[in-house]
Amino acid sequence: MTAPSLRGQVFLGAAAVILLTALSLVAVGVVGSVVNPGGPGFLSRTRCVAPNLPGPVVSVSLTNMGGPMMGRPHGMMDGAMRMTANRSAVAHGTVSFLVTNGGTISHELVILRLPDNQIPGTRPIGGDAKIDESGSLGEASNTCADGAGQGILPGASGWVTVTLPPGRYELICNLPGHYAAGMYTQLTVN
Ligand SMILES: [Cu+2]
Repeated sequence: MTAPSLRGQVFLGAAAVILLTALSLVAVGVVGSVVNPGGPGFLSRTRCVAPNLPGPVVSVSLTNMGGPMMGRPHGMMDGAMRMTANRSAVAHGTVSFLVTNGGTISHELVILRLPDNQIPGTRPIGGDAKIDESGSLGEASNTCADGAGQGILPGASGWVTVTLPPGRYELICNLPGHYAAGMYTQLTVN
């Protein structure tokens, strides 16, 4: 009877296949959402781990209530989107932003100077439902990565490191309609 040892080998083989399959699924889950940031993917929420970021780190949270996924085509305009930072002031020089999207749709962070006497949230909105972001000092709009991309997916983070002189800044999300819906906050650089 060779059956016991044969069975053992078959069992070990099957276990190895299952383990390898599980590992490849994990790899596909992590890489797939980055390779195809705009696609539906099979993971509804993407998670990622940021590297150690230089300088003081401003943690920014992006959220929205409802929105298109709740069956309201114009939900993005209903004023229920928020951008909050864990600090309102930071020392000048190298500053990093770690931006986490806790909402149900993609968002981003764009860093703009806030001119003297201008109130956050009052920039003129163009015909494309966006504001003029020329002169941006940097942005975090990449899923699980640094810098500019196609938006940070729900549940995921993006990050960026910039050099900021002293002054007032407005942090905004400039996806169409999001600034008007409330996605802005002020940061003072001392
Ligand atoms: Cu947004």
